[in-house]
Amino acid sequence: MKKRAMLCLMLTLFLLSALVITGCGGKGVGQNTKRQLKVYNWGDYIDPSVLKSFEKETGIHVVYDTFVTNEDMYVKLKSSGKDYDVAIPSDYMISRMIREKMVEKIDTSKLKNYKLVGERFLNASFDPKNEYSVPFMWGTVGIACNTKMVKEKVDSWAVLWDKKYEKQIFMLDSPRDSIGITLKYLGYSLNSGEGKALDDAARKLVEQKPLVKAYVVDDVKDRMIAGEGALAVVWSGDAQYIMERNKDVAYIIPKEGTNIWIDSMVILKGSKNKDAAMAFIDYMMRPDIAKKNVEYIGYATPLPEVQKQLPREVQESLAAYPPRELIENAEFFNDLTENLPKYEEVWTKVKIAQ
Ligand code: N2P
Repeated sequence: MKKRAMLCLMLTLFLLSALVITGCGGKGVGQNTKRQLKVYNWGDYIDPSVLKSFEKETGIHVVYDTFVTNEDMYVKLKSSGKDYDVAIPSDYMISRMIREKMVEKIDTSKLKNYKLVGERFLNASFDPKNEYSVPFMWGTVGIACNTKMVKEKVDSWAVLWDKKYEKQIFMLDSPRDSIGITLKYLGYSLNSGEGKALDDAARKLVEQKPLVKAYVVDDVKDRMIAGEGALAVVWSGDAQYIMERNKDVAYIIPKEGTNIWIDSMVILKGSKNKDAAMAFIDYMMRPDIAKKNVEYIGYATPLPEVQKQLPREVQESLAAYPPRELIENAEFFNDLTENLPKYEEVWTKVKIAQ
């Protein structure tokens, strides 16, 4: 019996040491432990080959998931997503995440490529001291217009309420964007929390619903390229992507003004792979990689040096890099704090309207 117990013990010890040697013993044990990084990003927002090259160059395995809107991302992170390391939300959502202590501080002095970020993207109101976020892409919201189907000159959000285009309009299935542009159209700030402004916006959006062919997000690209709609509310990079594939489509920033946004990389609270997260963030800013990315997705880089390397027609494209005078009266979305439920109510009204 004693002998058998001894044997058992020896066998257990042998198995344990085998585990340690092969690196299955957990974090930091053994040389062969495959490092991992969990990234949560918007759909269609990275060149897949960039993820592959990152893995190849660093040996870090990337688990990559996507979301459709800031709001979806937030809900997922709050409910189950505790183990993501990096996410790429927009400005106003970053304010909220900082306020709710959902993000880690980032020591930007450790990022080799951080110096490449254009000055106009630094010290933004959502992260005034650049402590928590590193700019990834930026852009505006506007109208993609198929000029074969829309003969008139479009310069106002009003066109989205024109009965002529019944069932030819795509709206963004993103509450903040759709309510925001409606507020702008009505002459309000797109951060308005005032009851009257939000009631007016709700009424307008409900009134528009019969004209809307579909509320879409990433799908809008293929559908506008295929000529399925005359008009679509889109994010500028998606407009650029569409215009590169369907020459009939133009991008318009309406005269009433619009939203300007910055999507930035953050490290999520509790990340177990902070070094890998830093390596990823730095890699995204490496000029050759950033260039590859923007060429693939159509969005605009906050790295002036990379912008300069793009084809002239992209640099001059109103969708990708609008001249400053066109975005003078554009507003950033703010964190809505106590007004958030009012916006949720507006969107529910629109969604349930017949
Ligand atoms: C890419 C989404 C872009 C985000 N599909 C706009 N802020």
